[in-house]
Amino acid sequence: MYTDKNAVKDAYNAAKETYKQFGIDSDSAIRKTMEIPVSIQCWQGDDVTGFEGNVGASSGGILATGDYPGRARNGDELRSDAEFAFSLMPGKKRFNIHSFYAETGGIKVTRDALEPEHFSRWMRWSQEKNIPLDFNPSFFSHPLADSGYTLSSRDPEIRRFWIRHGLSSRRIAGAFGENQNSPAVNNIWIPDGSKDLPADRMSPRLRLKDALDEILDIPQKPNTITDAVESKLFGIGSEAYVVGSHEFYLGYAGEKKIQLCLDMGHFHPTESIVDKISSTLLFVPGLLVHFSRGLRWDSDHVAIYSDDQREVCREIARHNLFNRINIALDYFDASINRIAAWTIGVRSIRKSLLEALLEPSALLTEAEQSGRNHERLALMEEFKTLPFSAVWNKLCLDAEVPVGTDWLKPVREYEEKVLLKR
Ligand code: RNT
Ligand code: ZN
Repeated sequence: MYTDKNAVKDAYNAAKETYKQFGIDSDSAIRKTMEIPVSIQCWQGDDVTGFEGNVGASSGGILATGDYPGRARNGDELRSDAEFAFSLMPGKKRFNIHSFYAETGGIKVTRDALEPEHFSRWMRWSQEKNIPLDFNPSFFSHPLADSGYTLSSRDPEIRRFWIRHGLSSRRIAGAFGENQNSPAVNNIWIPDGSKDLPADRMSPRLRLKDALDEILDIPQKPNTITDAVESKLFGIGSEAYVVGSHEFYLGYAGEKKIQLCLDMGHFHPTESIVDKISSTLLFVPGLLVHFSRGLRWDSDHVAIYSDDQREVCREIARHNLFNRINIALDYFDASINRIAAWTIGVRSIRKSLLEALLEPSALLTEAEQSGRNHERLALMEEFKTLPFSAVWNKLCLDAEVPVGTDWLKPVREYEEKVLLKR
């Protein structure tokens, strides 16, 4: 199906009138939605493999399953795949990389010795394409992570190695921030934990706290880096105990005044992060949200326009939290075309953001404050069927990206021309 531009415009003009009746300016909602940066995870493009020459599954309890053809095998492939995917997604983008995507020109550089120069190709690309970068130290898929413990390891040498890695990562993120004139988010997630019941739950947490202090107490240039820490409920191999639990990092981020990362897949399957937003923002300066989709567990399925996702975006929009929340994606599916996986996820988030910004939320609060909760519920029901898709199509048209499913054909062509030749 190829969209008729005039039909999109006509439908939009009708929708615009409807929204106007509810006090919403849809033109300005489109403009605002386009400006919200969404940080795209590079690791969807190569199944979290990285460029260190690792083969097979990643360690640390995260796992991309599937073997769809076309995985990016190096920086050039990953960047050109990403550029092509970007052309299918409306709105401001950032690109999120891990330390093991360093390009060291064939020379082995241990992770604790990585420096900004090993990311010079990334930084050049970032400037050329005007795509700011975010960063993550990688505490997994490494022999020194095989024991299941990194920053909280009992072995001082292992712990030191990872502290050095954490320190070098912050220097790299700081260099990104300078290069792009916008702070790079540096997100710390470690896999540390135990498959079975630990005897001592306290000591690893004490060690983690000390190690994080060593990493985070080193100042970086102002406005170059935003530090974040990410908790988890469990992982494969850490079912009984995770050192960096939600409560651990909630306390830590509050004390250190750094961002807390809430990954939508890192809580109990029925536990939403919606309530955590207004609760934690009273105590931490900001949040990093990893949009993901857990199916029965932290399965890292492609993010979709789900009730869960829409609710999170509504919560952000209702309180205008855009300057306190960094939006990022975190999933990896190797069983489908990876460019489509990126595109579906990023478009779904942009869609949820637009819908959230189109919500006549002032009417909801007014009903609530006047005690007319039946009206609040009736309005919520009504808003679900406002002509949102007409506005979304217009946004895509304005952004000069394919409307509707028109992006599927270019993906098929790219697959034939590029991906299947790998
Ligand atoms: C793992 C965390 C973490 C990773 C990425 C690759 O459970 O969600 O964010 O997925 O850093
Ligand atoms: Zn995550």
